[in-house]
Amino acid sequence: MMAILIAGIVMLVGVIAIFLITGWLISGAKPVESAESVTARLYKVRGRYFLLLMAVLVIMLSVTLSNLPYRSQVAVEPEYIVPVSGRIWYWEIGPIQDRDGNPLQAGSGPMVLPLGKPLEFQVTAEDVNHGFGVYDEAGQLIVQTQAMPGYVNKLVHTFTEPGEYHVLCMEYCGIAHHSMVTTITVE
Ligand SMILES: [Cu+2]
Repeated sequence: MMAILIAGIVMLVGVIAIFLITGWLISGAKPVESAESVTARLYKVRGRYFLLLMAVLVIMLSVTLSNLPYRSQVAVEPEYIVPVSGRIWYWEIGPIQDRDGNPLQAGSGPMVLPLGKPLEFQVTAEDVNHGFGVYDEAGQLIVQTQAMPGYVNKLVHTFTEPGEYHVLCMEYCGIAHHSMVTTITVE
């Protein structure tokens, strides 16, 4: 009830403001100018806005481009390979292996990834597209890539904090998409 009242008051104030501004604009209107001079003036304004916009874009790009993660993906040599496969509706992760293909972990215990080592997740899917997203304990997304049938997407990441991480599916893949959750331990 209160929200409706507030919305009504906001709308009323808005309508009155539009009337007042319109009235003020009409009262201050000058005699009609020729179309040519208006066009020329507006083109000049548009040209200046374009240059301003370009300058803002160039500055923003030069400040932020170096923060893109792509370079770090190329520069780091992974120490371990972590195969990941998305299926309807679960994840198969591991076995983690070194670069020569020797498994790091024996058996099929809980997934434990080494802390502070560059890992290459090799992400694929068996059936439909899934999204491989790794979240920390606070629920913040750490890394993600697409899991696609017929492709292996490589994602290099070094965990810098020990703890429990959650893998969630980030691409709607059917009725039990929400249950595609698993946990990996980093230590
Ligand atoms: Cu999904």
